Amino acid sequence: MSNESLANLLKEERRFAPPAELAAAANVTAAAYAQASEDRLAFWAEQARRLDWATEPTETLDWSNPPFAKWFADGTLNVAHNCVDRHVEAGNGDRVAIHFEGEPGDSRAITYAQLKDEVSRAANALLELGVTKGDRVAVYLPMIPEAVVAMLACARIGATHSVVFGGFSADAVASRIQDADAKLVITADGGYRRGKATALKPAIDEALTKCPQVEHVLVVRRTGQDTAFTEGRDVWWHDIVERQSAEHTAEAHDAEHPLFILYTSGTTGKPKGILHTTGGYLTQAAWTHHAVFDLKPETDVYWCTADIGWVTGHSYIVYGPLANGATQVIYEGTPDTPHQGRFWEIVQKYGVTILYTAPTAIRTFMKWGDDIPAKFDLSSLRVLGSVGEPINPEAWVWYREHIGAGKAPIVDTWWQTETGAMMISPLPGVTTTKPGSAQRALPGIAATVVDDEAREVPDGAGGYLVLTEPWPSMLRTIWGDDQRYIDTYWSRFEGRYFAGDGAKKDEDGDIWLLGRVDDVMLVSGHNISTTEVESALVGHPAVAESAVVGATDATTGQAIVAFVILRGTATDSPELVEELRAHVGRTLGPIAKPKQVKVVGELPKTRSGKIMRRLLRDIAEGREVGDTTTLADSNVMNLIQSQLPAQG
Ligand code: 6R9
Repeated sequence: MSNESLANLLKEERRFAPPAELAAAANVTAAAYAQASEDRLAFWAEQARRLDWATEPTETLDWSNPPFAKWFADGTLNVAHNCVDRHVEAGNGDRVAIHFEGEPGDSRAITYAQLKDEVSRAANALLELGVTKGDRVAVYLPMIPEAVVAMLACARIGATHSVVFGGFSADAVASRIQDADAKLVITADGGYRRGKATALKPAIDEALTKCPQVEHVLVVRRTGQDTAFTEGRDVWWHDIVERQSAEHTAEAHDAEHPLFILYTSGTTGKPKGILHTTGGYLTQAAWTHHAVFDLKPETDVYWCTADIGWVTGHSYIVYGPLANGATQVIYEGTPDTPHQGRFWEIVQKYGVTILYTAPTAIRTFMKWGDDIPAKFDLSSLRVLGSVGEPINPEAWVWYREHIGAGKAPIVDTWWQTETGAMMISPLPGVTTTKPGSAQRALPGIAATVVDDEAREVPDGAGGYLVLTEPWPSMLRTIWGDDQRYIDTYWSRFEGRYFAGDGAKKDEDGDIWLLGRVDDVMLVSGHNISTTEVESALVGHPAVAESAVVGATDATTGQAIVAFVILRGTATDSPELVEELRAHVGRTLGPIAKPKQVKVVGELPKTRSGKIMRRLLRDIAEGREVGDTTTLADSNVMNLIQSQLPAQG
């Protein structure tokens, strides 16, 4: 990718200063950047003191065997103690930890004191089922409080959890259970999605025909639907957990003890089991949650809409918020059940002050119409977050205007399963924000953009995003495959972590993410980012969502094929398709004009809302569609194909 290639196609001039009131009382000020750049390791050592250590660490970073890092290696601590017990000990046991909102409308408030008892009981139940420190436990649950309890119970006894998204197929679950060699699976009879009870347990039963090492399945009763039980193997959560003692002494674990494995699908090859450990991970999850959301635990009500099966659910539903003693909302279901205002009804009901969601959701809300959020009182919201994909400026501005009343700052947070916690983001009380840019590495984090030859690009140029210094919550390896860890992340550029994302720096040195480098298109010798073409398309009033791919083309090498979902007000016609092509040409230049625009009703997305472009490439190139096991909804590809005219 040449410098000129990812050139500044898209011009975005709007700027938004932080609200004065928020800035005046912000948890973190501009001084943090200066402090961290003066002594990065001292900065992180100080943040580690946010936690309660059984043995205080004296070492910060051990980078003697790169790329295998150790952080705070001589310290010991218990993650569950930090997320639960210490808040009770500090007199905050009556504070609500979780406001649970079930999809059918049932709700439960769980205080920190109740959470402590429940986690302790679950920890005792795991011990009774023969799980001990170092064992792996697979978790396959809907978005219910037991998911949080299960993860914390594992952390408490030092078992390593591997959460598998509840939407994954039996095969996808089986391969992850096998790879991690899990001994126990925690699941539920089912969960509520789109107004229906959806079974989960049958997928586990099927998966386990290939996983003989699993000794027990612990089953939460959520829906009450008929559930097959295997005698001797399966145990109801309520049978075993409820009769346990609420006393469990949390033993301290080494800072580098494995906390969890989380699989990332990647575009090709077998899923990678990303390994995270204890002390550094919790330090960065907690500090970033405190800094980037400006969390005030006594008064804020925080809501992250992610699924627990995505890293965002791990770091910003479970570990970061609970380490900080936050009060948060957990919602089980979909945003349009039973009506398209459900999210805003929840914000109003609980007085949510901080909302963290994904661009895909924001674009969906735009498509549904401005009048829907306008019916609810959203005045409690004071900070809005975005994660998962580059957020296009149109969606960013809509989010600020229609959800944030034109004043709540937006924090566009770039990070990955591998980074464990946020890396590049504005700070809400400090940064003058730019719609569409994640802007600057957080204090203590070192990121830059390099060209093919690993040279740092000047301001105004594009290339590859790299991280140039180790960070506390970095992945430690790929489970069982150190060589793949080295090859995937540390071999492309000597001594630097290759994130796999394209990025550019603007004239101020701020970073704009341009999507996965695998998705960059090469058209007549020009590299064009899918993100920028998609942004241009959704900038047109007829388009709600779009996904762009490069399809092999005899004349231009690759040709741009755009899949678009129209807004409710627009109808598909040859004139509209022509108009959209011309619009992209006008916005980005003639080279970026799509060769084809295909109108569809859905786009293939993962659990975190990322578009699986390789599946669309299969369609654009007239191939049979590849592996769809990690799609949030496996029917989508059939639907898309049925909507398109036969390939000519
Ligand atoms: C947290 C998460 C990681 C990939 C990452 C990038 C994309 C995430 C982004 C973003 C632009 C943001 N990504 N946040 N791109 N701006 N604010 O999403 O983890 O599921 O592992 O995905 O997501 O491409 O490399 P994960």
